[in-house]
Amino acid sequence: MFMRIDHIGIACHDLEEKIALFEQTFELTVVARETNEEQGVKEAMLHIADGEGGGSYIQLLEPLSADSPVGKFLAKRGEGVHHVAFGVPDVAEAMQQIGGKGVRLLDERPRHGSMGSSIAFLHPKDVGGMLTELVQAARQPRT
Ligand code: V0V
Ligand code: CO
Repeated sequence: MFMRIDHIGIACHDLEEKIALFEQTFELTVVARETNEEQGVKEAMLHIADGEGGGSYIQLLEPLSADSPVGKFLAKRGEGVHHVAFGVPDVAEAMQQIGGKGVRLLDERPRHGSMGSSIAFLHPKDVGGMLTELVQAARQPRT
């Protein structure tokens, strides 16, 4: 079902400061930035590697408000790993398969994610305390 780790999402107070830290420390490059109102975040993707059906990234997340998912997380736990996202070939199909096993889906349908992806979240309490995201990467143009 899972093809690769698509990204590790890291909650932070100051996106620009953490981008500089990750670029300088690990020599990573920001390949996309987006403000996602629906998810309540300003985010940046730092490329790690290319893989089957998409790449692997670090996703840095700054909340747009205190009552957003990342805003609440920061208030409760402080900065750190917020979620792990797995690449799947078809997010709707993965939701159906995983939901059928009794894991609570936090989304009724796929949502818009970073870089044109389709995403859905699973409840952390049903996955050993790990907020889990399913990612179907945007279709690559044929070359
Ligand atoms: C909350 N909990 C977590 C957690 N957030 N556990 C592990 N990792 C996290 N990130 C725990 C929390 O400690 C509570 O446990 C329990 O879950 C319920 O949390 P809560 O604080 O009472 O509830 P909320 O209102 O904060 O909701 C938590 C959930 C919410 C996970 C339901 O954050 C959510 O719907 N997240 C999905 C959307 C999201 O995170 N979007 C931002 C990333 P105790 O204390 O009761 O034991 S956007 C993104 O990744 C994008 C755009 C992308 O990749 O493209
Ligand atoms: Co994410």
